[in-house]
Amino acid sequence: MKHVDYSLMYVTDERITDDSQFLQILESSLKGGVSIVQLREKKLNTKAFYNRALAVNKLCLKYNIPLIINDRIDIALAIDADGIHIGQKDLPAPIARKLLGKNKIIGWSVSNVKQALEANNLDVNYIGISPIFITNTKTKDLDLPLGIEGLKEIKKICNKPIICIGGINNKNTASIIQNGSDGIAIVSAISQANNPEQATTQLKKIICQTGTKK
Ligand code: TZP
Ligand code: MG
Repeated sequence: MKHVDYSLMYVTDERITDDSQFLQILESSLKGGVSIVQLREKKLNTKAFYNRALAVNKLCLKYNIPLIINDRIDIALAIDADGIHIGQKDLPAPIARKLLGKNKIIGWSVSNVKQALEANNLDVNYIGISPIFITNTKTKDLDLPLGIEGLKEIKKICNKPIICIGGINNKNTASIIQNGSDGIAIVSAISQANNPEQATTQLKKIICQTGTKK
């Protein structure tokens, strides 16, 4: 597995149904400096998901940025994506690893210390801890926000890179990085920004400045 920079993940916004707008915002995030992209679609049928994944992959290849697919291992395999992001209710991590092989990225969602401890024994590349703060973007299947205290507890026991998700913006990014997260994953603070490229650049700058002071 080559080195992956998990510092700034753009998780695509399924609410943007217009393809050209969707791709425009993605490209802005790539220009602004995201280090990895996650394609997340909960409602598209398989063919539409596949077509969107092809277009997203093309852009990510242009900027040489890894692409992972949320939930759908079949789509990830079909487009030869760099990996997947799955969680507690998806296929078990060992099965995902068997299907994808050792060179792909597997991200694994956890939302408490117990799940983080279990993840220590899984062959996954990073854990996504969620939600860190309150968010309106995902409303179903969401546990209580962990907050910075929850992040600190998980950091103490976790043996893998940590990416936080949920309600992250340019006001709270620094505290997340200061308290041990290796990266942040963002939907709205990029996709719904007036200027997604500028918003991404600003988040990236905060991460870099905070990271060097740690
Ligand atoms: N998983 C946990 S919270 C969340 C996902 C996909 C949504 C994060 O969206 P936002 O807009 O960055 O709060
Ligand atoms: Mg899932």
